[in-house]
Amino acid sequence: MGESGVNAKWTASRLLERLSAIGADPAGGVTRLLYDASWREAQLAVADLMREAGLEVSADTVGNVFGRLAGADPSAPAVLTGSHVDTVRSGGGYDGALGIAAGIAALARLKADCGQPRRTLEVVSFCEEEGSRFPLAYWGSGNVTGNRPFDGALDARDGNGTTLRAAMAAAGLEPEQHGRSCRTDIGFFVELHIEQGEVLEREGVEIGVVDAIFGQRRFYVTVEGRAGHAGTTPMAIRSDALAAAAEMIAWLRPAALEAGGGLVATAGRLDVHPNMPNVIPGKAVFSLDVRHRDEAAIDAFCDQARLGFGAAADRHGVSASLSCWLAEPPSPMDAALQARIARICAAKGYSHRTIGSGAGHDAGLFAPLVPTAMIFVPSRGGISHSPLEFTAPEDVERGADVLAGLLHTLAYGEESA
Ligand code: HGY
Ligand code: MN
Ligand code: MN
Repeated sequence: MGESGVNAKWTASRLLERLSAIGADPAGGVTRLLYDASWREAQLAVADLMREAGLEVSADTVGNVFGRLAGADPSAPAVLTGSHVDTVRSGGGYDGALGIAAGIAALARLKADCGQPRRTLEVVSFCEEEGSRFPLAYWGSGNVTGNRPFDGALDARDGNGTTLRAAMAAAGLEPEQHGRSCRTDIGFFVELHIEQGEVLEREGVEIGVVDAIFGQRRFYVTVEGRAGHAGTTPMAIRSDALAAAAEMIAWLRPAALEAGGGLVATAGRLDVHPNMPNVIPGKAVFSLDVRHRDEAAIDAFCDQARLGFGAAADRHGVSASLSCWLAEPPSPMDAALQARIARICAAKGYSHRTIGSGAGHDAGLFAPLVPTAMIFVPSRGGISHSPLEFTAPEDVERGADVLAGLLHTLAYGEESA
């Protein structure tokens, strides 16, 4: 695949600019939450861009948007690329959006330069991956792959008490039909994504070839004590839920460093009730996110945490309970596709290295089902999930170029699924 004939309008960077402007928030970040107004604006913009690129556009029953380049052999399983359109609150402009923009750019380029593929090629904008609005994640890819139970998901509530069911209906979708998004005609999945870490930048490497997505587990830890007057309740008889939660959270860092092996543990959210300066907190709820390349290490750390939290609860005369709302196993990427990406990089003269992903991705849901690959490009300062998230345009275009090269091999070549 030589120099492309497609014009500059269809570069990944230009498409990314359009997408990242949607949901821009006053803090300089981007916020697009599942089924909210900026999410709908973004999915409409994605559909327009796909249409302008000459792709057949469709949406499924959960609001995933697909752009399709029909293949000559309709019986051959399709090649799917893409990523998620939703973001964390006040996140960056690249997480998810890059994979969508580069996927549209790649299909526009392949259509212009190579015509009809043998295998159908599709790019998808998944409706939700982050778990930012509702206590569930991978709502888009999990419905497409059909390998996430989602039992009771429709009754999950966001911070305002709105159910997923109501949010779907407000977006014009039929909640009970969400399972009809399941696809069985996909043969490969490829996702271009920012690294969200600092390895590629620190080593001056242009492309990351992902070998595995680390496992992750997310909990809410509920600590219940007894509310009381801050001025009249002696320290010795308090059941202070926040004091106990603070001790549990303080336990995490030394315990994770002690565990080593790259294990990470994060308490990213804390809700205190009644959250008044002159009231001893009766209840505190904090989030816990644990990740590692190896599931046994996650199990061991979570068992330790349960014991540590129980001991802290006893010291404070409070109760503590953990509820796990996300458990993703580690996901190895396809070895043959990794080798293919490395060959494409070598042929193009792009430096590259194998790298693991501490961040979760939609690709993790496809990996157990079909040959799946991820391509990383550097993140400046390793920063992500922040308005400071940035990837240089030349890195964006290098990643998009490697993506187009891999999609060309899979969809126009003789690769068997
Ligand atoms: O948090 C993550 O792993 C990803 O950004 N959803
Ligand atoms: Mn993310
Ligand atoms: Mn992401």
